[in-house]
Amino acid sequence: MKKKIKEKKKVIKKEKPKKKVVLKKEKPQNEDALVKKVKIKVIGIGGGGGNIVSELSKKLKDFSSQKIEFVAANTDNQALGVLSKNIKTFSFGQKLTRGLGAGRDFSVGEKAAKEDVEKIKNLFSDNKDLYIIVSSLGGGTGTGATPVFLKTASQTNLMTLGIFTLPFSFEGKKKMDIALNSISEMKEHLNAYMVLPNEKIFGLTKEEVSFTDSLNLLNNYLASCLEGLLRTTYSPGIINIDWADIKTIIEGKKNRAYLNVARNKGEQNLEELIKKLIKNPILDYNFENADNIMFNVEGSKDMSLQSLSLISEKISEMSPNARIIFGLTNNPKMKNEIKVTILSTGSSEKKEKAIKNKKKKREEKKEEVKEEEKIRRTAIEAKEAQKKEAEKEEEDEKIFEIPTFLRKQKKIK
Ligand SMILES: Nc1nc2c(ncn2[C@@H]2O[C@H](COP(=O)(O)OP(=O)(O)OP(=O)(O)O)[C@@H](O)[C@H]2O)c(=O)[nH]1
Ligand SMILES: [Mg+2]
Repeated sequence: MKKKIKEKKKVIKKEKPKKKVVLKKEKPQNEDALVKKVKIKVIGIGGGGGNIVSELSKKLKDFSSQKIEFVAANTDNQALGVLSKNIKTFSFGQKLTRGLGAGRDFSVGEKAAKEDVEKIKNLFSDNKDLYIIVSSLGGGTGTGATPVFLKTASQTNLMTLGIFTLPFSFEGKKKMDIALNSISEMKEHLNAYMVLPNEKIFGLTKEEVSFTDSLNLLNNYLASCLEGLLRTTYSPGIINIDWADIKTIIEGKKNRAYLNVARNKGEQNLEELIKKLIKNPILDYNFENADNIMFNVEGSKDMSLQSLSLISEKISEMSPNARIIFGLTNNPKMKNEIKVTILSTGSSEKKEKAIKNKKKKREEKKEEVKEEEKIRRTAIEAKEAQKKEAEKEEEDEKIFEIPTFLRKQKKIK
């Protein structure tokens, strides 16, 4: 009997720590509520923009709409109708387009947005910490309306990151020129922006794929990169990257951004992981000579210090003057796997041009030196030839100094 009572006591004693566990579970939620109040709105404009945002929303289904809100804006009601339910739809320019799209004409897209500028103002009136605007350029709505959306957003000093895809080159030079013009207009109104040429799709797969599938490949890769960034923003880390850090990277004007996520099995192949990180297959540039870099390393608890140090060293080697922010997240689900998310910004476009110019000048200088060397050589060769000529003349003269009969004898010999 006494034994039984003792056992009961034991059971009760055992139950106590359980309560503590519950308390611990509640703590991260409180932390979450305190630290992660960041609110982000992702707006896709036009058909392609809507598709990309739709892809991203599927990947981030576990986030509440208070944290990340997804919106698809279009002049085409049919295109809006087929998107997933967790995306809010925003139709505009209905009077002009009758809900049928802008018919590949960017001036129609522009007018359609201007028609509803008040409605667009409202879209940006909810004080989010960051607005991510996604648009596929080359058609009517995305190309024409996105600049109007961005101008409206910039009037209230909101933080904006623009993500644009460029049309395939087979779609024609005219479309490409219109797309590039639209970007240079939009840059002015953005804190940071990314440009992805659809042409890059050819590097994503060697197999033959349908046109739609190929677009989905790029959409999916881009959505994974954005997912990496947004999860980093919200997940508490051992060394935590928070909103203030990301803000530091995006802040400023007209910053070209580089975003990528790379994963690797194990810590043996770190060079491979770094290579993947440097080369985002859907971008034309990397983070070389960037001004600001944020990177987050995610892995199991026993990830080695050496691995972290190597990744960090390689990143700073590429951009020795950059301000670097580093985060570390422990993910118990990741066994023997490392995932690195990187976001960088900087006036790298300008710098790239400056570096290219420097290289060109260096090459030109080299050529000049080569040319000078050639001239010098020719001069030396000429001098040597002259010397030889003089020696020969001297030799000949010596022969004439020999008396004729001896000269003749010499010849006979
Ligand atoms: N990456 C990517 N590009 C797309 C996608 N859909 C279209 N594009 C590209 O984006 C360009 C513009 O197409 P849409 O986005 O459909 O055009 P829109 O902005 O809706 O314009 P209108 O249909 O003329 O009103 C095309 O020329 C394609 O190069 C997509 O899902 N993903
Ligand atoms: Mg369309």
